Amino acid sequence: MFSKILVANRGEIALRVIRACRELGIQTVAVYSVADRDASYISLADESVCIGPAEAAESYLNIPRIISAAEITNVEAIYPGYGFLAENSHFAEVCRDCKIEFIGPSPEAMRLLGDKVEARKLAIKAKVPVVPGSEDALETEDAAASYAAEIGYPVILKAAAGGGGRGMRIAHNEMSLRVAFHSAQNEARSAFGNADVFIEKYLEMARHVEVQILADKAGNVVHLWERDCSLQRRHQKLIEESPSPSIDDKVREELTKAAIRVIKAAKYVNAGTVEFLLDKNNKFYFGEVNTRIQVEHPVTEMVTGTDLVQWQLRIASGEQLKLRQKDIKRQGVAIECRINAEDPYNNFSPSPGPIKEFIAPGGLGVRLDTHAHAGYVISPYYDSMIGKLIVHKPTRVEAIACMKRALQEFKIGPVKSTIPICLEILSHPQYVKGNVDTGFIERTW
Ligand code: MV4
Repeated sequence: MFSKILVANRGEIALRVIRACRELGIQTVAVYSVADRDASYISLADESVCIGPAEAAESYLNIPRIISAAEITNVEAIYPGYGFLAENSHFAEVCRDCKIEFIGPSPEAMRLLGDKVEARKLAIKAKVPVVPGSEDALETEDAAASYAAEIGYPVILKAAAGGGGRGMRIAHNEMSLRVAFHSAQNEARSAFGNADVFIEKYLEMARHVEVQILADKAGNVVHLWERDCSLQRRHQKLIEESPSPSIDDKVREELTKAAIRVIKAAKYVNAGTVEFLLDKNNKFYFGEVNTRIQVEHPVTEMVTGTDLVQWQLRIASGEQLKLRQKDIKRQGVAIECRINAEDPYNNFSPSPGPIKEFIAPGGLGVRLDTHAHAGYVISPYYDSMIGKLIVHKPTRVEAIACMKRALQEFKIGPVKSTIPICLEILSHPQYVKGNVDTGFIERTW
């Protein structure tokens, strides 16, 4: 196992990783921007290094500064977390060149799966269903129109270099498709430096279900069941749960097997997620692979009793998975609510500033992953997520009741938070039935 690693992230995930390292006896180096210099989780690391000003491009996204911090503190590995450099294959390559272990997949696997056209081809090769569409990027507007005529409207254009819903356009007829083709290309070019777009039949009322994977360097791959992430707004997930309330054991079996086939075909190593879209008839289709630990990983940790971050560290250090598939049991139901410093009644606008009141919930089955506390100042420079409230109970009915109780106990002020909207959703009959799709929040609020 490593003796010292650098945590190349901030906020709740940095704290989450420092905790895992402490339990494994690994020393930690925290890096921070000037905006985070007073954050209390930094003092839980063994060492810390200021890597630049508040702007992410000058700090958490700045590869030379992070590598320099790693070299002067003599760490063996870098943990990327989510966001920032977590899915940057160039960064993973620089780490390799500097003989620092990147705690994640190989640069080759990241590059392959980061290209959504290549990832889709890989899924086809692995005999995993994909939504009807173009196998390659579209060369011309006419090519887009002719594919659309073949598969039928509505269609969706996706950026090859996109993912997570960024760079997508939905078109309901040929005229709007022709316009959307150019705007999708332009957006992809400016956002990702790659204008390639491909087309798929658009699935209406889709649900988003993803399978958690662990894969080691010896080629062992296991799944840790699924998470339902259908409750999102503008591609920001708000509530996640496991197991998915909308699939049965037969679909679950096929979904998890398909996920393992994709991961094996990519020669993937690390924790990862294979995302699927489910249509009205519960037919599933490959979406994309997320090559990082995800925000919502705690729901899987709760239902399986497995520390996924500790496994990432073990896998990166060369340990083999000793988890056997048949021993990875699901127990009960876990639900996560994202606590964002946003005003849900003012178009989810960010609500940064000092936290004066902070009363955390607790009790049986309640987990709170946060770096925030009374006196903490929420920076306007970064993502507005300040924590995650997770509950774990034997049944979904009990989990919902527990989450409502915990959210009611949770007091944060004067900054606004997503607590009240989470409470509203948890009381909505559609949610209680387990019957929501990815458009639910926008249609209902
Ligand atoms: C789709 C889709 C419908 N049809 N693909 C979003 C994340 C990315 N991995 C794939 N995503 C989607 N792909 C087809 N063929 C619906 C989504 C989608 C979505 C689309 C529009 C607005 C909100 C959405 C939320 C989740 C998924």
